[in-house]
Amino acid sequence: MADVKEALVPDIGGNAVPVIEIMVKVGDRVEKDQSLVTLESDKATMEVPAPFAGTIKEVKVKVGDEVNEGSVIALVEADGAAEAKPAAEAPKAEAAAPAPAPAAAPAPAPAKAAASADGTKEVRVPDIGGSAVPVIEIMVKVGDTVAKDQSLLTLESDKATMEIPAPFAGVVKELKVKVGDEVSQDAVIALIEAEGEAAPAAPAAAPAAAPAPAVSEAPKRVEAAAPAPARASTDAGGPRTPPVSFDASVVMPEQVPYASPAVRAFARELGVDVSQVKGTGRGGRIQRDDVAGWVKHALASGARPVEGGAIAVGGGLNLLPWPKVDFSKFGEIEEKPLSRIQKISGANLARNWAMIPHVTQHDEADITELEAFRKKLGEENKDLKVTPLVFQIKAVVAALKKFPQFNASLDVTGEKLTLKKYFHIGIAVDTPDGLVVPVIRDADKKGLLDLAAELGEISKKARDKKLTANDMSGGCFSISSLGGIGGTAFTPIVNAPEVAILGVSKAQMKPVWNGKEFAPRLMLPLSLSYDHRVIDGALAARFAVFLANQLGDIRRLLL
Ligand code: CAO
Repeated sequence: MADVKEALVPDIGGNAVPVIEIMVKVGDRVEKDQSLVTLESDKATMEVPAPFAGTIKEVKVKVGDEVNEGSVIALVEADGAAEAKPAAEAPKAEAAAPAPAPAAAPAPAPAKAAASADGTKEVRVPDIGGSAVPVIEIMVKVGDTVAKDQSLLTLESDKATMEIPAPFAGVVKELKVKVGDEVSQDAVIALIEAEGEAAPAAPAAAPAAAPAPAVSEAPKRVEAAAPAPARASTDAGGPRTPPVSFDASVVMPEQVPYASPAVRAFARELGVDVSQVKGTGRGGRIQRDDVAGWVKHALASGARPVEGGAIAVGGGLNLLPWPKVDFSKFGEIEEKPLSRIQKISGANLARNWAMIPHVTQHDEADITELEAFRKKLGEENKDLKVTPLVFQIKAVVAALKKFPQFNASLDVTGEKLTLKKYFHIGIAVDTPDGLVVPVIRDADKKGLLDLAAELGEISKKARDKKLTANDMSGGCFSISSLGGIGGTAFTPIVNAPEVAILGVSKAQMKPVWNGKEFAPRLMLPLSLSYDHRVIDGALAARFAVFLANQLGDIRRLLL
């Protein structure tokens, strides 16, 4: 006959611990050892498993509740009376007792932690109830002075994350593990030179909040993953390990973000790399909502689901977290937020840089004659500023007509090209607030003087912050001219969904061989970056040569 039993909080080391997640609801059928709730202390995150298979009749806690050993988590109607003893009948000591250490994993002998000849002591992994648990974070480095109970590293099993504290104060002499290593009970973590006599020659104590199995039976999975013996060691007369607060915002770059096993599992299910998710929980801990929010944001910003439910962002890049450095440690600093334009253009540039396979083709145009003509034109039109850029716009339009592949956009699937029959040219304009790219429409229908006038207008509008979204949309191809500043070449970033961009550097007088002798010629450096998915190298070289020829022969340009 089925009966209803209480699922109780096991020995969690004494202090009240908040419930951070409830994984079941009334009516759910749970298997033995299936996680019911996640608790999180300063030292550990632990999932409390069902002590037997059955159906949830009532959930007695909610997220945020603080629970202690013996608190009732849920009422579970067991599948069969034989499954487990009713909780009420279970002797308290048994219900709350830590899981016995697995027979194959005896507690480390204190002798193993004895001081070596040079005064250092080995710090070993305590009984973590199982084997091969990955190190996900190392919180100290060689040379650090650590206090007793200060966390040295974090281990994470399927069911729990646990910090391993220093068993005594001292100086870290050597680290014996690195992030990613799998460790078992008794593995040496570090060599620490103990400070004074107070240091006991004992293995590292397990975290105070180490989970033990719920209620009467000691479920095997938890036993295998939880740092159960913590209670035993602290109960043996010594003081409980004080909680050491952890601030995920100060983790080292190579360290792994802080999230509970349940949240990590949730992230894995969605194909989310937790290192990309910003945690909003205590100490920067990543919560389920943070992962969900990240996915929402990623989808809204154009990421697409790929096979297996993973989200492909930036082509599925799996990058290291951004380094977090306290620069003030090295000298005086000042913090300055990025402008709105910088934030917007930065996000676009980063995406384009990451997703487009860029190649830059460099060439030179002989603009000696063009320059003479430009000067003449400027003298005749003193109300206008006729810069080399207007000629470049004309030359680009001619090249786009000749090579339609450059006047195109690749669709989101990467399988279809849209060829444009219009010629709207984006011009990168440097403003005090950052880079903007207004667009000159129908550049093919405009003469040099019209272009000069319009270029003057949009540059002014950009610098006066008067550009509208419409002024900056619809571009087919962009030109980024640094010619007024200097430089010999650069690698501009394609302005997606365009497929190419022309970078222009400062024209310089150079000796050029004319077949008989070196003659002084004004050479204009061209840097053509293109999306290699759409444009082959040979085509790009032809485009650049064509451009250079257009600029080199004023008659062609005026055709
Ligand atoms: N070689 C030599 N001189 C050049 C030149 C070149 N390639 N291009 C321009 N010049 C000269 C101009 O003739 C002008 O000389 P005068 O003052 O003697 O007439 C001077 O340099 C300044 O030109 P300008 O920059 O005012 O005008 P422009 O038409 O060349 O460019 C604009 C206009 C808006 C594109 C430019 O001001 C600008 O903002 N450029 C920066 C773009 C940018 O930041 N790109 C980087 C993108 S990636 O971060």
